[in-house]
Amino acid sequence: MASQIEVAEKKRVCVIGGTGFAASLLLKLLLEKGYAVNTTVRDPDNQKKISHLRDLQGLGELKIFRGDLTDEECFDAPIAGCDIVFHVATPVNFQSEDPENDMIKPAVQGVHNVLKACAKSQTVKKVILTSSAAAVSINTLSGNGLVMDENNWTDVEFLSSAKPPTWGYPASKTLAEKAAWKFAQENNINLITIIPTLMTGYSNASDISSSMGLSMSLITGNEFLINALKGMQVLSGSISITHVEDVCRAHMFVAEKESASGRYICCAANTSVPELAKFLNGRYPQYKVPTDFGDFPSKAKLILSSQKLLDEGFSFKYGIEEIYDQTVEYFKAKGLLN
Ligand SMILES: NC(=O)c1ccc[n+]([C@@H]2O[C@H](COP(=O)([O-])OP(=O)(O)OC[C@H]3O[C@@H](n4cnc5c(N)ncnc54)[C@H](OP(=O)(O)O)[C@@H]3O)[C@@H](O)[C@H]2O)c1
Ligand SMILES: *[C@@H]1O[C@H](CO)[C@@H](O)[C@H](O)[C@H]1NC(C)=O
Ligand SMILES: *[C@@H]1O[C@H](CO)[C@@H](O)[C@H](O)[C@H]1NC(C)=O
Ligand SMILES: *[C@@H]1O[C@H](CO)[C@@H](O)[C@H](O)[C@H]1NC(C)=O
Ligand SMILES: CC(=O)N[C@H]1CO[C@H](CO)[C@@H](O)[C@@H]1O
Repeated sequence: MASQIEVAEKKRVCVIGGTGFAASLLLKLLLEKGYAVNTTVRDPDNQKKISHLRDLQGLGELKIFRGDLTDEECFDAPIAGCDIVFHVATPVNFQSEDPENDMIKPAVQGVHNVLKACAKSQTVKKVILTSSAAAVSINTLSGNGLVMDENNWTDVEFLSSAKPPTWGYPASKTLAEKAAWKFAQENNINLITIIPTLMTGYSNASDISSSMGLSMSLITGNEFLINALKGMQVLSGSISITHVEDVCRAHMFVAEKESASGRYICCAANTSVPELAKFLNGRYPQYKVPTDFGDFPSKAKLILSSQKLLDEGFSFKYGIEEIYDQTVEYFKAKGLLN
């Protein structure tokens, strides 16, 4: 790991969407490493949502700005003078009845508005966009043992015609990442995308992230979320899990690494619902995790390869055991688990 940055060469960065699960931790890690940081939040007057950001201000130089993805001018000020921009925010609404307006349009508009401000700034050297495995792995192939890498893209035509449950989110992530690559090419922006899988571990944000609830559903026994997890395996081809801290570390790694370019899948562990249940049942017998899933596919259709990121020199800090040990501890500390 690179050492603390000297004050004289303090790098200036901007994080779009500072209140989120991953972004809150990214802010903390950036400040601890000595970066000067601007962040945007939708509502800086929402004390509950930003109180943890006020705590983080004790760690270093952190300024909070108002920023909505659909607002054309709001990103100019926080991005002005920055060297690096992390665009992490995305509209999330899995229950939406109007995914086009709730997720797809604002996600694509957000990419354009953020990248426009980067181009205007004349100082931004690199933009790191947080994409998703949902932009890579959804296809109509069957079978198993497929290996997905950075060349693969989710089939948006299938999503928007078949409209499987929650289709709007993967469609928005795919179309937003594609829009980012197009804009970056046309405007000569040095763009890198990080492609995380389902994230869990612990949270520094004010709310418990829905992805943590999903990853813990087999332990908490929440039937609705267990069904959502099964739906995730069916639609996306696997249950792939990564510690949120490793996802943040990967963002910082590619930001600092001169040779980094293009897309990077960031996936620590690939599994399926039945395999995960077996693992959890063995490791935490006290929670009596069910392991009989009838004829539900016991193996994942595909794996997401992080080989490109590993070849660049990145290493994961957390495997599946540590990921769940920490998430279980976090749930206990929050009173969500005995
Ligand atoms: N969580 C996962 O398991 C997972 C997996 C793969 C990829 N990702 C990607 O990783 C990134 C971070 O995910 P996360 O789970 O940390 O997100 P999150 O906790 O759901 O936070 C989403 C963030 O986006 C902001 N946002 C939503 N709509 C906005 C708008 N119109 N204008 C401005 N900000 C808006 C939210 O701000 P408010 O606080 O104002 O609502 C919030 O800060 C996202 O790009 C996501 O797609 C996540
Ligand atoms: C934050 O925004 C201010 C105001 O536009 C700008 O002067 C500064 O360079 C930005 N970046 C950081 C990290 O302070
Ligand atoms: C993934 O991309 C590679 C390279 O473009 C291609 O050969 C392969 O068929 C793709 N796989 C899927 C499942 O789309
Ligand atoms: C987040 O981290 C900061 C700084 O380490 C700490 O003061 C704060 O209590 C943490 N907040 C949460 C909700 O964990
Ligand atoms: C093919 C592949 O990458 N498999 C990996 C899936 O994840 C487990 C960890 O949970 C690894 O041990 C496998 O190597």
